[in-house]
Amino acid sequence: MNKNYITLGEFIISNQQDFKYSSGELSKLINSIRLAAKIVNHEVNKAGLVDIVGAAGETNIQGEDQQKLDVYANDVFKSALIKREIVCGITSEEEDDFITVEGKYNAHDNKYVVLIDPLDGSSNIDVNVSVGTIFSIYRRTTPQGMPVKKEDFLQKGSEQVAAGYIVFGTSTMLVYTTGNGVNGFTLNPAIGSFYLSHPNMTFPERGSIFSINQGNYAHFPKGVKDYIKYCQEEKEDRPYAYRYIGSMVSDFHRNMIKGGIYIYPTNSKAPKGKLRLLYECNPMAFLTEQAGGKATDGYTRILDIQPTELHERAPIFCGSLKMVEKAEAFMQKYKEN
Ligand code: AHM
Ligand code: MG
Repeated sequence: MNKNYITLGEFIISNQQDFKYSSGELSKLINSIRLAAKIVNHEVNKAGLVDIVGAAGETNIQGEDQQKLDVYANDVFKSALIKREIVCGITSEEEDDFITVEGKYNAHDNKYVVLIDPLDGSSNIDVNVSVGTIFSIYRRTTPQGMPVKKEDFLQKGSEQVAAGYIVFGTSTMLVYTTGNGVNGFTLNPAIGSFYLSHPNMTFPERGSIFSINQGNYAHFPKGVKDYIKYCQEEKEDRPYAYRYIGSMVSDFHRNMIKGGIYIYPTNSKAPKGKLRLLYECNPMAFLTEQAGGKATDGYTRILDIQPTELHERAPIFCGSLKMVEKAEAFMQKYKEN
């Protein structure tokens, strides 16, 4: 069949047998994320119009304040998952504690938990730059039938059943993995359907783009500073191009297609880095490995880190295999014992 005619809905159904614990539950879950993605997409696309529409009195007839988009996205994803009772628990960047899903249909019997960053890079919205949603899915470890516990969320990234992101860019894409490679779907806004546009996405083994906030240069560890110098050297295939959008999903997406490395390291002001292990680093690391790349905190595979807190941070280097190996070698050189 022509790949252009496969919708995400059809793809989910035809790949259901690949899921480890196939009972249709994971398919329903991904379908709910697909629906929430379309709703958030609609709102993100008109973000710049909010003041104009608001001033004309066409919105907010109840006189309510316009909700911030990241809070809005959180509500949309939460209600898509909670109202359909297809998960037993949710952890979100926007919530201090995890949410136990309760309801009419024995939500405690559900197998899966979702961890989500509903709108990452949301400070970019005001300036019309791409943002994204990141999600990670695990099978619970505590027995079904009981309320979910914190330990169900504190699993190593290697235990993920599925992970993905939605990038709200020049077009909107949903990219995800269930452990059988990475596939990307582009939204046709006229019809409201996602179509398989990027089957079997892989990182080129050697890339030529590096992405890191060099404004923090003075505070970076020596290994990172040396790696940046290496990227800038006039040698062989270098200097590499420097590209940093400041929206992880967008930087990652470009690097996966073109070949590159994304780094958010520790720095003396943020000793554990900035990004969150559970719903930023882990899902991106799972996608990275599924796309043939590598993801590390500089010394350890991201997916092997044992989390201890829901919102803990971790440094991350992810992207094209050879680039990440090189950056890790620089980090190892100055490793403090
Ligand atoms: P957020 O979760 O508060 O939106 O922060 C995460 C974002 C990433 O998308 C992005 O890569 C990074 O923060 C940019 O941070 P900085 O401005 O420090 O470079
Ligand atoms: Mg975030």
